[in-house]
Amino acid sequence: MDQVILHHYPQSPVAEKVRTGIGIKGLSWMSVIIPRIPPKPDLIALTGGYRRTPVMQIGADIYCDSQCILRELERRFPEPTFFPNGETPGMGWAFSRWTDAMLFDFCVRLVLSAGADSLPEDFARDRGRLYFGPDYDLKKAQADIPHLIANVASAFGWVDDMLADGRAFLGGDKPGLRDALVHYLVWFLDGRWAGGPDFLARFGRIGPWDARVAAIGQGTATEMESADALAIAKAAAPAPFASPDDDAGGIRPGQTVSVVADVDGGEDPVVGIVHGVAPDEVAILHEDPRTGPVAVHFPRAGYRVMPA
Ligand SMILES: N[C@@H](CCC(=O)N[C@@H](CS)C(=O)NCC(=O)O)C(=O)O
Repeated sequence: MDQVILHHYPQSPVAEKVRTGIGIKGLSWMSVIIPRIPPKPDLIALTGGYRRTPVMQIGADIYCDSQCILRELERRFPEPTFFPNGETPGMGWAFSRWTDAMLFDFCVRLVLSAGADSLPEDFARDRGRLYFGPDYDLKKAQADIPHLIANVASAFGWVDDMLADGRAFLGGDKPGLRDALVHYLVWFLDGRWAGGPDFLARFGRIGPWDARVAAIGQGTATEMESADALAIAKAAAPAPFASPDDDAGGIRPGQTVSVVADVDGGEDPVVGIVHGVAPDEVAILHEDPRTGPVAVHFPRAGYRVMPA
């Protein structure tokens, strides 16, 4: 009933973060491979317009953004927890705003500008707009590379320091959310930036730690066609979502809203009726002939939810 379907592609670092989270929980899951650049008609049929990677589907519930996905995985599959070693979830989610907003942004701009000369044109155009804004110029961005490297080095120095007492994982003896949140950045720099392996070698504890995280694996994946995933959504109904009636942002179930990432990636907002709202999440209803009604879930942190 809680069959996890991940819509992703192998090269996606943010999907790598979620695959690592799935590995920590030891889940069996279905893997739907989506295109790396739009058009993504089958994904959009599920999300109502959200085009990023990855997206998780469970029945007729669609989870956009890795923050929302990982939180839902923890809710549905609490053991083993993402917060072992006596950690509190709040600290992990606050940590995620540093890794996912600031640090991922530095890493992605570093990888794209350092590789600008060899990127396929359509990919460079799409990612340039997504990560550098409307006036992007990847060639000019190359002048910024030393600045980006210096900032990532500072951050990775802190990560290295988190391991200084000899702990196996970032929170202690057991792997948790924070390991997934840093592993994907290391994986991305190592695999996609020519200078990555030398850069990472500066941090003596990160390599052995990252090998331990990679050794956890990624659960057990079975390939699925996107048409089959759409049929699963159609045969299911969105799960009920109990909402408090005093949302801090003033959003109410039944209201029509637009939801879009709170950074200018040139993306279209997703518009729909609020199915449920909580301090960390909003779910809106969307319907496509191929999916029937689905609830599309987004995080609140990092997203702008506005009456539409
Ligand atoms: N905040 C999002 C970021 C997702 C993201 O930017 N993913 C990249 C791939 S790693 C992406 O969507 N690239 C464009 C695409 O796949 O179409 C999350 O945490 O899921």
